[in-house]
Amino acid sequence: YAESGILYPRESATREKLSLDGLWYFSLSTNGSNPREGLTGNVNDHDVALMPVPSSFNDIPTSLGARDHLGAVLYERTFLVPNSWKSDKKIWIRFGSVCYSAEVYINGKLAVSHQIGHLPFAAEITSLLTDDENTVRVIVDTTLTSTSIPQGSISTLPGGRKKLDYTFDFFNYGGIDRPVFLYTTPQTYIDDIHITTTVEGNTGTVAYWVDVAGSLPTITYKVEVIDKNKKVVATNNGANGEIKIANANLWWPYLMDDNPGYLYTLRVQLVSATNNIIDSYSHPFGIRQIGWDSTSVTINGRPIYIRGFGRHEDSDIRGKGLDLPLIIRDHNLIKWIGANAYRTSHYPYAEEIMDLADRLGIMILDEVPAVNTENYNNDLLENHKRSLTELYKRDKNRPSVVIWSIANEPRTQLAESEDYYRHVSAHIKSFDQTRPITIANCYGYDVDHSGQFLDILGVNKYASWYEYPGELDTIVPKVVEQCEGWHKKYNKPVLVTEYGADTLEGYHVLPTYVWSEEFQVKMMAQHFKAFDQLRAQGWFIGEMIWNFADFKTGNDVRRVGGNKKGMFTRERQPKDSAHFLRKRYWNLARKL
Ligand code: GCB
Repeated sequence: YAESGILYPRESATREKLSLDGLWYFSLSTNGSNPREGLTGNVNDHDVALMPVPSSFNDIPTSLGARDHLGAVLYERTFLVPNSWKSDKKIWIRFGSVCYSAEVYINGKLAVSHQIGHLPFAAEITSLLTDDENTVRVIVDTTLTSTSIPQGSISTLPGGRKKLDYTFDFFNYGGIDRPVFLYTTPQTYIDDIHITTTVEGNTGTVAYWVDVAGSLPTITYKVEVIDKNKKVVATNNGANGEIKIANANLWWPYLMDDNPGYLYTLRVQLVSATNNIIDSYSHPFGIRQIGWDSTSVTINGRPIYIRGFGRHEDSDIRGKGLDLPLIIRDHNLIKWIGANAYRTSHYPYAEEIMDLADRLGIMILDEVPAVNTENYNNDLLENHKRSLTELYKRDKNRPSVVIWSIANEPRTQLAESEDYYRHVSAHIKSFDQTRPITIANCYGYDVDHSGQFLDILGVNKYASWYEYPGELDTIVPKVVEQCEGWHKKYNKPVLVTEYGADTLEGYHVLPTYVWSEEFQVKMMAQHFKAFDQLRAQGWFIGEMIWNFADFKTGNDVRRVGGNKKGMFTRERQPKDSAHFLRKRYWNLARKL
């Protein structure tokens, strides 16, 4: 995947696509010694042996064995390829994400395998197809290891059953979580498009290059920039080039401009010597430039202040499966509350979600699945770097991605983390110098080894929760001291990437007490005081509360039905805190 592009499948004059979403056959059994032979048993004696795609599988069956299944499961379905695809086209299969690893067999032959969940992969399968019905079989494995991103390990419980352990608190959902497509390209095709933009006054400069795969000898390029009204505003005809757009509609974050999230389209066409269109791909993009220094981050020259959240892809029954009603509801709530940003904690989110952020002007801290990295080793480093390569390939052209988050709560207090993060940060910098990078760190600035490699210092801090639970008056001194410490040590902008308190909706206690709605609001009020003091110092660039919504965790006696630090319930209804945060965020945006 590192070698080729991973463009989202889009229909065009030269490309078609078919969805393979729907009900797939499903089995927890992989047929013992030869899993490649396909389906045998059922989910259990009475569950339906069908599984919706996209969805996580864990919360669909009724048995514990299915929910907490360790090891491989099987998905299978059949499909037909239209005759019209069989002439001179390449036929591909593409998975938006399979957690955690996948082996994909087409008619019994291995087509592609992939590890690292939350990232897309594709393979050309033309030669594996028959004229009749085809079978696609996917072996999905949720097992995490000491070198996977994220890490996990297997323990043996009393009684002998094996169990997957992990240090992060979100439930380790597995399955085919995102859409599956069949699509076509011509024999010679656009494999990737790279777009970067810069801004000077009202003029945007669009620098692009196109990677072509295939063997057609003479190709010319027709490259057009098309605005929202479908008007072609500029053209070029090279495999790479720079296009100037005077009076450009710049991409602005939500509430920073009356017209946030403005997207243009870059239409690239390959043209043959005889003037035929060989391939055509239309790529949305925004014109904006990010800048940063020791005290600020700017978009198009204007400093930003981040009002946001950490989030999860999580909902009842579907787990991490892409759910269109849910993601639109979420973005309606994000707009309602006046946020302008979120972090894709703790892994890359679906491309369909990222499309919304691009369109709405929501700034994204785009995070790889590296959560709580520890026991540093070389294979882990290689996988961590690969997760960044694949994320960069997928999201490089997205205007919403303003910061790369290269890890969450890694063990950066350990001396060996220094070399490790030197390499990880150099890796992302080697292919992107247009965006700043951060880590959401939880160990103190005084013991940290990572800040020297970062552009922005992300601070996760649970004052009055994990630290002095319930003691509200400790919040201002602790938060101010920690953020000042980070800034003084490294002279870089500081952003609070997590703070919060678990809260049961409808639980009210006076005087305030942990887990009550009153406590969550009071905890926030103290943080706002701290943030305002920090803002006055000129290098504090934002606040992101943990979490947007309640989410499912593994079994844990510190959690009541999951992590309840949401502003919204898992059903996406507001707690008192959501109304309180809304006042703050709209005031900060100076619109209320
Ligand atoms: C953290 C983690 C996050 C947890 C949160 C919590 O520091 O980054 O994944 O969910 O704390 O609520 O404990």
